[in-house]
Amino acid sequence: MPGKFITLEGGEGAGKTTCLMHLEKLIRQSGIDLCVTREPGGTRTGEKIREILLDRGNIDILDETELMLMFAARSQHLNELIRPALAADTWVLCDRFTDATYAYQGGGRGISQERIAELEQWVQQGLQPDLTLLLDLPVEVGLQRAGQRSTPDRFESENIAFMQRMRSTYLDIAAREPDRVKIIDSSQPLENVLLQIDHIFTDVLAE
Ligand code: Z5A
Repeated sequence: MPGKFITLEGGEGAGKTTCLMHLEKLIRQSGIDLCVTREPGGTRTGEKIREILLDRGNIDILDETELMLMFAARSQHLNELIRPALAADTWVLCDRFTDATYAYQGGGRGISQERIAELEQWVQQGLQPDLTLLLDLPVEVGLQRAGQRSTPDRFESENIAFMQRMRSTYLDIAAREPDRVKIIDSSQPLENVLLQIDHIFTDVLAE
């Protein structure tokens, strides 16, 4: 079976980590070769860029710098890990990808979608995820959940208006690309959220 590229997206406290582990288990149990990775990061260079991006002390990073660092890490990731894995028929499960750039740097920071699309085209050359799971929930509920965790990073420290814009950008993408982006209601109890993922995975295997 040719390698599939699956990404997980969502806002604060959406339960991405929990859902990623569940989906990873489902895929591996099906006997499929799988590579699990994340953005920003996934390679030695990408992880160093991630440290810069998430460090709360870096208050002077310009929005454009942030955008280009995201795509710099992504370029390394695609060339070093994602493309070779897919070429070897290995599935790739990635915690966030370019939809996050549209949501955070576009919706959140206000960088134009056209500017992001230029970099997307340059770096990805048309490569897109086969499937994206968007874990969606009201911002206030997500923040309540995330609040029980450790010190917030640069993005987790953003205000509610930023998070609302980020969420609505994600929902706009899902409305435009319903075949690729499946919305999961992650305000539901965890067992229901995992059931929604089970159903989507069953459909993917049946394709
Ligand atoms: N970023 C960007 O700006 N532009 C880009 O292009 C890319 C990324 C690629 C790092 O991402 C940051 O980079 C990210 C956006 C930016 N910053 N933010 N925010 P990350 O993915 O590494 O960081 P994260 O968003 O904080 O993800 P996370 O660690 O996966 O957190 P989570 O989605 O909140 O998931 P969780 O830890 O599994 O769940 C949170 C809590 O809720 C936890 O206590 C769970 O037990 C609980 N939980 C989960 N599900 C449920 C349900 N259903 N009911 C009740 N409680 C639940």
